[in-house]
Amino acid sequence: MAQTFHNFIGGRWVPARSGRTFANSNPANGEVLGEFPASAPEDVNDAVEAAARAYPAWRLTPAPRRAEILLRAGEIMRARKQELARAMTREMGKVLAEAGGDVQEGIDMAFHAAGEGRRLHGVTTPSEMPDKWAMSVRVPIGVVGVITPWNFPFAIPTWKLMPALVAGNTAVFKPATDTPELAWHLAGIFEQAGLPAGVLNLVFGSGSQVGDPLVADPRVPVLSFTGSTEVGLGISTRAGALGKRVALEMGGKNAVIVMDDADLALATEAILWSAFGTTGQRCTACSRVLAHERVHDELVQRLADGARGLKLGDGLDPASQVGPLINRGQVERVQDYVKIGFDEGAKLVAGGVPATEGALAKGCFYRPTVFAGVRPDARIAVEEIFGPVLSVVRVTDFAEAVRINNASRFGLSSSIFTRDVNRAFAAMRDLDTGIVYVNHGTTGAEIHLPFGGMRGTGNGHREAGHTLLDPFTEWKSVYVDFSGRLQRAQIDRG
Ligand code: UN1
Repeated sequence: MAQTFHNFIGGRWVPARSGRTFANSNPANGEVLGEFPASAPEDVNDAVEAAARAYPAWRLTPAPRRAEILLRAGEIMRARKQELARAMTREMGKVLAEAGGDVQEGIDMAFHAAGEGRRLHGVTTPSEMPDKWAMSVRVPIGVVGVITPWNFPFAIPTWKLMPALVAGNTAVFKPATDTPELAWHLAGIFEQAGLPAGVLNLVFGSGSQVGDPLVADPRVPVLSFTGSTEVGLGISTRAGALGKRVALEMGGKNAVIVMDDADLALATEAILWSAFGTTGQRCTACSRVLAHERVHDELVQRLADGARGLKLGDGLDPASQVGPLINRGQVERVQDYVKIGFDEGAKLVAGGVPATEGALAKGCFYRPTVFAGVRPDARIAVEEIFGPVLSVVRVTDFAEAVRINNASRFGLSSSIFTRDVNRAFAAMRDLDTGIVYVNHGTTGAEIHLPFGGMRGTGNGHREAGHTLLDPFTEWKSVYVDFSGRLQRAQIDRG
């Protein structure tokens, strides 16, 4: 019998009120890993209630004390890193080294956000009046709704929860149904670290049964979402109509530009890592290569050889380089896009089929796929596939590469391989994405720099970095007049 897991509401581990559950399974082999609460609006109501009740005391808990709990959570994560990584590989599929990287991002974020407990800096500034003090301070907002995806089941929740909590908010957390176990571990770690009851509440279940009521609840003024563009825009529309603050991180169609003076061996290695790491299921994954015509053919050859050489398998096997996709639906989605690529006349040079030999047949494996001769406006070159499919587009010069990069509806990350320092600086200036890399692939953002994208990737917010508190705090400007008389701003200046 698989283990049964519970929601975490008001400091207690409880089943869904209905008693219903859903199964969590391993995408590498279909094994059922556990049963999780299939929660409903009534459970969300309980969680929001608990978060709202916990808010007044948490808001007034000194920030350095709040931060100590984050620090302890980070220490627990560090001590349990290998165990958490293994659990992640089992439920999400990414290979163990990458799962360890995901946990490490969570640890780094815990420590980074904990530092804010002793900063949470405000701003003081002179008043225009004598004997008057002026300052602005950050204040928490209330109950934060956090809705997270399955591709970074540990790191992304920490990017949202750590800053929200250190700033003095309380939270209701709805993780993706494909990766509930890591969310369960995270809530348990906060509990063990001493987080007061109700400050963090975890509710498992579907978007329609848990996500929608959370978005609609008037007691939840802030929502932070990472996931698909379609779901994100739906949340934004509904929450916007209610006047809520919404921070969105959605799709990407990230390009690597390879110029004619690039180190091709390095570029190949970096592209393969960015395109097929996490089986292409990162918002930051490279899914387009814009190759200068003078190096195009050689680069395509190198990429095809490299993609064919990658070893697929269960991520727990140290020999595996590419794990499974998250579920059968993703396999079908990737297969549909490969068919679209064929129909659009692109030339398949590697992959293009599910991998089904031997033990792979039991899992959601797909061969790393490379298309060459892709038109810049082809669907496979503009739509987010979220799988191991790379499109190579031929370009004649730098200006054309920048133009194609910037024409995307998304703007998360981009990269250029060149040895020309002038060109590198022009790229840093001209590539319109929230993250730009020089001589590095499109993945691997570090948590102490702002993370997020332009255009359709988001709605102007940045997570992590020095911007980590922005989505979760309001600015309050405070004036203290110690003159002992009425001073009228803008009037008493004569
Ligand atoms: C994501 O795919 O949503 O930069 C996050 C990276 C990782 C985070 C990706 N640090 O690739």
